[in-house]
This record gives sequence, structure tokens and C-alpha cells, in this order.
Amino acid sequence: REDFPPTAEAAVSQYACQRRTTTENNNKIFTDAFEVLAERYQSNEMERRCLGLRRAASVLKSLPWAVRSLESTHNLPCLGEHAKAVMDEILEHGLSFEVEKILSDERYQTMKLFTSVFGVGPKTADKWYRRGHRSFSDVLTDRSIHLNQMQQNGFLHYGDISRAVSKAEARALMSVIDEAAHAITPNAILTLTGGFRRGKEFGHDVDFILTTPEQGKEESLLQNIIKRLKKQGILLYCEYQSSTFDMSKLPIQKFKAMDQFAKCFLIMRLESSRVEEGLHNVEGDSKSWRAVRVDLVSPPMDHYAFALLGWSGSTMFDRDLRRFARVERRMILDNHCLYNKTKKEFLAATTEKDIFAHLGLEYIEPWQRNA
Ligand code: DCP
Ligand code: MG
Repeated sequence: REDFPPTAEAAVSQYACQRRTTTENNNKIFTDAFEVLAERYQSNEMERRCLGLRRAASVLKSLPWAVRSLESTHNLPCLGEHAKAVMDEILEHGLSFEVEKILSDERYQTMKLFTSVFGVGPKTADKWYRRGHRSFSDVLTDRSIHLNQMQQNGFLHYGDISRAVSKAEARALMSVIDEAAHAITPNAILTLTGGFRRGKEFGHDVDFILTTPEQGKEESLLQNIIKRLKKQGILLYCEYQSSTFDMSKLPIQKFKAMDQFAKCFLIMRLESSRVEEGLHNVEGDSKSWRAVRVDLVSPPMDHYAFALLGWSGSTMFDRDLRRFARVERRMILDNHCLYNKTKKEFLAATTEKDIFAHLGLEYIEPWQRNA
């Protein structure tokens, strides 16, 4: 690792989808600080500032060298005044006083605690905070608060699902779901996606894409898998969303956070005996199982590549792919399709490589998408 940018270094693109970002982050000391600031801005609805800091963090994550001076960053994109001021502080004092202040802030800590519960977003967390609640027991003893099913299960399994999921646990879950899928149809295709596909060692959940070459059967396949897992007694919670996918309504002009494919948000019971290296981080090691959050999404086969690209992330990588498509190519990209606005036509893809090629982008491997 160099402490200065190599002299003949190519310019760093402002688009995350034109950078190669592995899980090795040489500038964690800065990017962790930016993330704290971004979270605070996010909960105060200061979206632009939040995005600005996330972009700055993403650029630093892509560097094969550790920043040791502000001068070495003058050629880098997306580093605004605020980001540079924070870096300056960290370079001089080893930490940012602004970040330290936020970390010790009661509101920040409480919001972080409440939103760590499955089913609790910033709005609910803020509502509870404004009611004066500061701990889980404050919330759980307030009889005027009605928890939905998802939140009830979030609290019920909090210990397990707030603990990171290991790669070995993700693999074990994959084999459990794969067995169920193949018992239903030998044609089932199950792909591990999300952070684990990008090579991360740990994740907060496990994401899968499920499909079948039998067009139109993907949704019932997903429903049948759920039934089977339930029968096996390993489904602790299931929030199912049926498909609202309608080819005739594409392309969707305004990007929505969620795609329209059939999907489910699960809490699954994972037996220790199924995990090669045993369960991750269980104190005392007396438990024979743990609860894990699992997402399963089921697009029709001819939209598989788009869904895979979208669900593989990272969030910033996807965001910049869509932005690059829109700004540089006059195209609309989302988890469903790619549309050329100039030619008024959809561009088909069976692999992710097809999509990068349509966009005129160099292919970036999943493990290089940790932007
Ligand atoms: N995603 C999406 N639509 C959603 C939610 C997520 O397209 N409604 C994408 C963006 C993410 C990927 O799916 O990169 C997986 O989402 P996660 O929140 O599970 O993120 P990661 O898997 O990248 O991280 P973690 O390791 O924390 O699970
Ligand atoms: Mg994930």
C-alpha cells in the first residue's frame, strides 16, 4: 500500500460503476466517519448532504492506497468541502470532533438502536424518540404503541438477527433453500446475491434470487418453497409480497426503492449441524440453532440479469449505474429492464455482461462492486 497516489494513475471516475472497489478498504478511518455523518443527515432529511458524504466515502473505498495528506486527494472527484474538512481533522488529530459529538448524541444513539430492529425504519424510530423512549423496554412497556407483525418478530429474534451472518451460514442456508427448490422443480435456479456475492465475509442478511426457465412459474415456485420451509418448521417469519410486475407499464420513469417482482422477507431457523464451521459467534455455544434474516426475490427468467445486477449491489454501485445510464446514455436502468430513450426500445440481456455492454461500460466483477 502506498501512502501517495501512484504518479501515472488513471483519473478516478465520478461514477462508482467505472471504479473497481474490493472489500479491502484502505481508508476506513475516513469512510467510517463519513458514514456517521451521512446517517445523521439521513435521519434529518438532508438528502443531498447525506448523498454527498456517501459519494465521498465511495471514492475513498476504491483507492488502492491510504490517504495520508489532503494534497494527495486533489485529483479525486466527489470530495466536497465538508468531506475534506473532516479528513483534515482526522489527519491532524486521529479523529473528527464533529463525528465524536454525533456518536455521543442521545438522539443519534437512540435512532441507531431503534432502527436496528427488523421492521423499524427512521420514521417509526423518530416517533418513538419524540415520545421520550430511549430503550427497548421503554417501547415494549408503552401500551399505546402497536407493533406490527414484522416488528414483533424483530424484537422476538433481536439477539440473533442483530448478530452478523457468516459466509458459512449463508452457504448453509443456500443449501437448505436449494434442496426445497429442487424438490419442487429440478429446473429451479437459485443464486446467492447481495453482499455475499460481492465477497463479503459477513452480512446483515442473506439475499437470493430464484427463478425457473418455465416462464410464468417463478411466482408459484417461490410460494411452494415457502410452504415447504413452513412444513419443515424452519420458517420463523414470512412477509410475502406478490408480484405487481407488468411489462406493459415499463419502463418506470421514476425510480422506486423496491422492484415489482414477487419476493419475501423471511426469518429462518438455521440448525448448527448444517453449518460446516458451526454457528457464528454464539456465546457459551449452547444454542443448536440461530435465527437469520433472508430475502428471496423471484423475477421471470428474461428479467433475471437485471434483478441480479440490482440485488448484487452495492447500493452506491447500483445508484451510479442508473445515473450513468440516464445522464451519459439517455437510458433507463432498474431491476426490471434497460430502456433506450433515444431509440425507444428495450435492450434484452441474459447476463450482467450484456447489460454492461449495452451501457458501453467495462465489465466489473461482483467482488469489485463494493462501492
Ligand atoms: N436492493 C434492491 N432493492 C431493495 C433492497 C435492496 O435492489 N428493495 C439491493 C441493494 C443491495 C442488495 O439488494 O445492494 C442487497 O441488499 P442488502 O440490504 O441486503 O445489502 P447488502 O447485501 O449489500 O449488505 P448486507 O451485507 O448488510 O446484507
Ligand atoms: Mg444483504
